[in-house]
Amino acid sequence: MDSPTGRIRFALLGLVSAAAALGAGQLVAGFLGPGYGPLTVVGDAAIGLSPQPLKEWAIRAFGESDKTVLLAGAAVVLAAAAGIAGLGSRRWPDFGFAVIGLLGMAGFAAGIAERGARGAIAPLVAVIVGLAAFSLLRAAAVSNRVEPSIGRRRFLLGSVGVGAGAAVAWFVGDSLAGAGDIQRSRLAVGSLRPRTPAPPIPAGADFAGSGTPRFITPNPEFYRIDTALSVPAMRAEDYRLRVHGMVDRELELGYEDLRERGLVAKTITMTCVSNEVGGDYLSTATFVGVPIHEVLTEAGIRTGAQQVFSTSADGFTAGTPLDVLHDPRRGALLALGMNGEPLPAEHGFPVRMVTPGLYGYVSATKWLVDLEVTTFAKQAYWEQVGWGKWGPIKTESRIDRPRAGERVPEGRIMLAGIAWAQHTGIEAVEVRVDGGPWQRAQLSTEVSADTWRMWRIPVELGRGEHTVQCRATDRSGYTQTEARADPVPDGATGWHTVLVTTDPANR
Ligand SMILES: Nc1nc2c(c(=O)[nH]1)N[C@H]1C(S)=C(S)[C@@H](COP(=O)(O)O)O[C@H]1N2
Ligand SMILES: [Mo]
Repeated sequence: MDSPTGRIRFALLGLVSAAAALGAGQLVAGFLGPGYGPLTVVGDAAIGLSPQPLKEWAIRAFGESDKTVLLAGAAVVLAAAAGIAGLGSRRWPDFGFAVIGLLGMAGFAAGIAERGARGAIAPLVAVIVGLAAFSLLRAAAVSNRVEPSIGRRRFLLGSVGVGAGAAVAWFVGDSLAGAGDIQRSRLAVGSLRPRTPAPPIPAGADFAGSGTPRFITPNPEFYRIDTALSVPAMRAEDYRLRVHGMVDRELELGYEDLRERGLVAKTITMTCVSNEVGGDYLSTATFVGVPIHEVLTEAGIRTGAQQVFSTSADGFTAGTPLDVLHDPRRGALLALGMNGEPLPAEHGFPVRMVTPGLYGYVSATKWLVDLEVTTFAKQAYWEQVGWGKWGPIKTESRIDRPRAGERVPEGRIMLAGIAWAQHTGIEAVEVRVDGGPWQRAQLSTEVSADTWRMWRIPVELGRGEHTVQCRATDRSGYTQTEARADPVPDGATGWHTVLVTTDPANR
């Protein structure tokens, strides 16, 4: 039993037991809130105990990743101790239990010192699970001596099982803590009352009864596009927005600073540049926030500035033309709220940008933390990979009823859909069947130029297959081009075309 594989097995025994302990601790911590995980409380205690020069050195050396480095360090120390506990337990079983017990006591003490009694819960659960895993796996490792092949298998399977369980438990606990954190912060924010409410949406603003979307998209149905694997967990309490670059005065604004400025409400239809003809990457909400032009004016724009370069907590960037954001009539917002509640986590809580008339990738940074006033020389995230710099939303329209391939009854049916030309406004929508004459559709009551507009029109469809097409004309007089273009690099074009079949049996 003095073979190297024997030693590896016992070291592994210690490591897997420690993983089980950490996984269980993190899972329990997920229910307690952020910052209750065993590694985190020990890390915090270590920061508290370390001398000031060491802390300053760590911040200088590691910058924003100092917390990650600290946690990684704690994990390495723990892994070393666990390995030693496992190795030692080859000769003296009690040695392993003693080391794990000592680690547990350290975690327990750190938890109480840093977070009070509640802070002791996760380390306590961790040490109990760690001891149990150790005792189970050790039995398997030792049974090796009698029946080597069976014992090895039992130990291996046991280790893999416990290790996988620990990883799942850690992941679940970690995401619970993050999600809980954001939800608590959103609740604490309470209601965001605008200085002036948005005008109510008139009854005739949509033709939902005829098959269009409702005018306001409920938050859970609002389209979502971003590069975030996991939603950045930022609390309103910790929020800071930096405004800098070519300005007279740098600003640093917290959530309450923004809120106290007097909020305005604005109903805006957002659109993604990746929307295909006929696609549904667009939605409408009433956003509540601070006009961006007010913040820019307060910072004072230097001559020569051309764009506002925004950065999110997760490193996404967008470049928005300064003249758009600085124009009070445009109404771009630093949005805090959406449809009567604080921004949902996946839509940018605590603060995002929303700019009427520009695609989201150039103008709607979520989890916004930084605004730099600069020149056009600086290239943002999507621009670097070939998407257009300006991103004005193209005038487009879509058929919602009937859907492509749908079977409809022969005779008179109602066609319905949406059209959009944000910041210009929709003038007309026309529809044609089987390449016949264009017919003007009825438009819904206009809410503003910055929102979509619904249309509908009754048509007569004979037996068989039919092609239905629509096209919009905006207030500048531009009529949608028939020419098909892909979303890359600056938005799709072409008439939405839907094939429908009438069904005599449906009569
Ligand atoms: N931080 C961050 N903000 C972002 C993005 C992103 O990937 N990361 N995507 C942008 C794009 S492409 C669009 S279309 C809008 C979508 O906003 P929504 O998900 O709230 O609909 O967010 C924009 N803001
Ligand atoms: Mo987008």
